[in-house]
Amino acid sequence: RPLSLIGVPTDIGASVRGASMGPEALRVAQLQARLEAHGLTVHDLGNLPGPANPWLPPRDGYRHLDEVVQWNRSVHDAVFEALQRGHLPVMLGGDHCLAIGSISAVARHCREQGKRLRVLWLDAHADFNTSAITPSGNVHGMPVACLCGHGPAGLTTLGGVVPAISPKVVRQIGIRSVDPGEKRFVHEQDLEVFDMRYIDESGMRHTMELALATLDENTHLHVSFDVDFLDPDIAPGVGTTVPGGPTYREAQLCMEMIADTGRLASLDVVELNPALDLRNRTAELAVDLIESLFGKSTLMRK
Ligand code: DIR
Ligand code: MN
Ligand code: MN
Ligand code: MN
Repeated sequence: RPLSLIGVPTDIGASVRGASMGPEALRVAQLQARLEAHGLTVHDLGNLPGPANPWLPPRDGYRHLDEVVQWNRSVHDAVFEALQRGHLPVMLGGDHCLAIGSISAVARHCREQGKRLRVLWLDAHADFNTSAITPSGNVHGMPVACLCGHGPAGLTTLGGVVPAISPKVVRQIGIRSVDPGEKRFVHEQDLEVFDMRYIDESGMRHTMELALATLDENTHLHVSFDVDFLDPDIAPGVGTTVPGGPTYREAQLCMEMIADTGRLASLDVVELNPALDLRNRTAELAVDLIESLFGKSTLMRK
């Protein structure tokens, strides 16, 4: 099915400015042409409009909540429309708060089409904070909690039904930074987390076998790829680097195993921050990995 690239040039939910330049950096790194070279049909829908970043301190546990809500309404609508047209939406972020809108739309689409949903959350962070436990007030640290119904009404109701998803549909991979209150909440809600220790001990292959287990022909697989998932040695262009992430080979295997399922139906690529990058190498790496996610492989598949 054709891909719809949807630029979401915002850093409204982030702790550091610059992720708003992410969509353009991915375009400069030739995302569309590289995917077309593999025979995919790719439409670049351009960038969504949204409010500027007022760069204010948090209020009542949220920074820029009104602006975050506005951006996510337009993300929700664009993603829902792309899915209804039978396209595979690819969000070019932008900070990770945009996943609230995209996954709300994906969940609504799945409900209406009678599809099962699986969300893979590739990230250094669990993004499971709420206004009561956040150390920062930044909404990019809250999208998974909002999607599971723990957040402000403006963000939890985007797709019409609260909660948009159950924690049971989520598999988190690569996690290595969880805040103290967030740690308790992850445990309480029984979120399935394959953290870096798990990957160290069991390997990426076994991790992905478990994260991708029990998918069937009726499953819509959404991947939310926070570029800070990757080790900062290979991916310096992100706002919140955390040492000890997946290597180049581990990340490639992760993407290839997702591609092999044939179930990928929507994607977020978020937190790429060109202001912190070195000659666009993190954007180029992201494009390289996205090619694998869409089926690029060294040899023909048997
Ligand atoms: C931290 C940082 N857990 C917070 N979060 C994220 O502010 O909530 N950084 N997502 O990328
Ligand atoms: Mn088309
Ligand atoms: Mn992160
Ligand atoms: Mn994230």
